[in-house]
Amino acid sequence: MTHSPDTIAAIATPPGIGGIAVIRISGPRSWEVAAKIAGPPPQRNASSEATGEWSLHQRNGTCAYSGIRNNNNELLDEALVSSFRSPHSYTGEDVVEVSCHGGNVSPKRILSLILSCGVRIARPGEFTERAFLNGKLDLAQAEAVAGLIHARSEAAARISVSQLAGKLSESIRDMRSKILDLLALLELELDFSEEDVSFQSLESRKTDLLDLQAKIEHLSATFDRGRREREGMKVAIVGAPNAGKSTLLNRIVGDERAIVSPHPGTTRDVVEAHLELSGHEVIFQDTAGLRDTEHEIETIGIERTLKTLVRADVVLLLIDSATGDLPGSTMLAELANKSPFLVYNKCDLSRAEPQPPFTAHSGVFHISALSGAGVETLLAVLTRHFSDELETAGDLMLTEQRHHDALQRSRDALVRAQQQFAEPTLLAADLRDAANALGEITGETIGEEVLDRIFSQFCIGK
Ligand SMILES: Nc1nc2c(ncn2[C@@H]2O[C@H](COP(=O)(O)OP(=O)(O)OP(=O)(O)O)[C@@H](O)[C@H]2O)c(=O)[nH]1
Ligand SMILES: [Mg+2]
Repeated sequence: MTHSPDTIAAIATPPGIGGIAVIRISGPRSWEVAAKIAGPPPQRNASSEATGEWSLHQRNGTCAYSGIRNNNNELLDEALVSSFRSPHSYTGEDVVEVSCHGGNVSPKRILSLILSCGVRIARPGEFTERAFLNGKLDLAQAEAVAGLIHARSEAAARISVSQLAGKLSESIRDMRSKILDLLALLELELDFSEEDVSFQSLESRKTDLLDLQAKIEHLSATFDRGRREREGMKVAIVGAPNAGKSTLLNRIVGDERAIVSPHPGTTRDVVEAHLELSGHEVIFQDTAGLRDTEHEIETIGIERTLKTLVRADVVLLLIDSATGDLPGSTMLAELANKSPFLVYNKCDLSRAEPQPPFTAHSGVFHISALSGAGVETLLAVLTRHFSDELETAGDLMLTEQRHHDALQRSRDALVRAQQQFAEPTLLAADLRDAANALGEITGETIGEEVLDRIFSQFCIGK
């Protein structure tokens, strides 16, 4: 073990009222501490099952129904105490998990009792950090644990579970070992440089490097989608004032989130509403109506709309089919770049289709935000749009900026390498850089400082 093997503890469940809470203890003294605080459960009646010899930790993986008592033999709670012997535990150390009753008091009292036995409170992410240091998980898998905990949709959870199972790590390790193989051949050549032998033909070396570069680029390209799936897809609802944008947002979330009024220019701030649509986290954004105006506050609102528009993953251009009002011409140019869905609203009043002056769009819909007609169809098409994208991306997906940066550096080094065939020493240095950058993802080549930064982003008790 590379770290100081002290014993740590923390409450692993979120605070608040709940059926149970779990207090986790990890380190060489955890079994000793558990044996000190956990004893036979209280006998409720004569026919209690608690008969015969009671002993904690009879064997690894034992889960014992216990009474938790303090130094004065006062009963604090009844709990299930699960014991895991190193290395067969989450952290790889001796681990004890006390599942007591939840709420604001019991878990804290038991944690205090544990800490009074000379155990230190765990830092955020310290259990997972120990799991990493003891080789139970690699770094990408450890990050997937955090990803899974923070997942806000089924799709995001699926990606994290696949990363936790080691899919991403496997692919990274595979690419890294190919680079190291190439490097080994090259170093052999350098050793024999006087004799002018070659262990790999130039052609095959070129093909291998190109192939690796393509693989890295392919994986990098999944980042945009992976990050969106984790953070939520942004769907901006934009259009001229009074088109019914706020009415549509309210209709979609089934709640009066945004103010609706017959006065054009009602919405000023961007109003966001989160929704899970068939397993995808979607953030609908209602915006200020786009028009040329002198009004100071409305102008700020419109600037915000334009920023939201640029960052959106999907844009719904809402058009009042009764009036046919369109956003101002400069704003239409921005819109054309985003290939929006054209959504004709107020179809209860009119079925006219006033045309925006651009042809690039993702589809045409007729709805009534007021009555709800057509809104289901619109949402179904949006959902299909997201699911199709996810399917083409497959389940190997990048979600961490850190991984993306490392892949970029590895790719850049491979590109440099391809320009250095005449200089074997420089070529070798580039290959080493490319391999090291990949190693940062799984944690094979990484400094302590970076590790601390990564694990400090975890929550307490994980
Ligand atoms: N008949 C009819 N009226 C609608 C429909 N959708 C919205 N409205 C009405 O249109 C008016 C404007 O609706 P809002 O949702 O406030 O429009 P908006 O696009 O958010 O307007 P701004 O925030 O001012 O840009 C309100 O009086 C709504 O009741 C619809 O589908 N049919
Ligand atoms: Mg509005």
